[in-house]
Amino acid sequence: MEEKISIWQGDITQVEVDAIVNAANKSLLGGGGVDGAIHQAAGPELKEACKKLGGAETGEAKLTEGFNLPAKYVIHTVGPVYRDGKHEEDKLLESCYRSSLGIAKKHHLKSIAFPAISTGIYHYPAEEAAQIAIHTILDFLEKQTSEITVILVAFDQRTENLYRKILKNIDTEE
Ligand code: AR6
Repeated sequence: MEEKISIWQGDITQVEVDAIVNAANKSLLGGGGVDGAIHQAAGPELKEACKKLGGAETGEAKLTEGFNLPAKYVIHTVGPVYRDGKHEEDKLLESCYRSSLGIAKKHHLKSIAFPAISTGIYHYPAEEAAQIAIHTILDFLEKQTSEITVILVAFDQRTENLYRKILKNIDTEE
């Protein structure tokens, strides 16, 4: 099952897949971090398309075209702001991955690339977030018998190492 997940280090705006996921905020109208980079690379049409979405709740995901991006679509999801781990942050982060994959499946998309949702400006601890990301994706692919290829995009070496370590541990458990 793990071969369905690959890890790539770099800028998600350069990834050529059916959909890249954006770690947005509830307004869905752009921001900093990966959200800013995606809007910058996609061009102003993306913001126009996002205006029609009417925002989103934490854990939800919504689809737009990719405009000037190499990716055909952008799936905008709103990660939880990490407070103390006692405000359902884990469930909400899981919901981001699940909702995004659900949209990909519904639209028959074959490849999707995720950034490390919530681990930047929203301060989710990197290792916990990586565990949730990988376990949620594997669970979805297994249960939904879905033919989706997933790329985990690590912006830095630390995140890449975390993803590799977690996937390796899952491999050796089997
Ligand atoms: N490609 C891939 N990953 C990236 C890129 C990039 N170009 N740029 C940053 N990252 P963040 P959040 C990584 O802060 O924590 C925005 O203002 C980054 O290193 O982008 O979910 C939104 O509008 C980190 O690992 O998103 C929201 O207000 C990960 O992407 C808020 O930030 C997520 O970091 C969302 O915060």
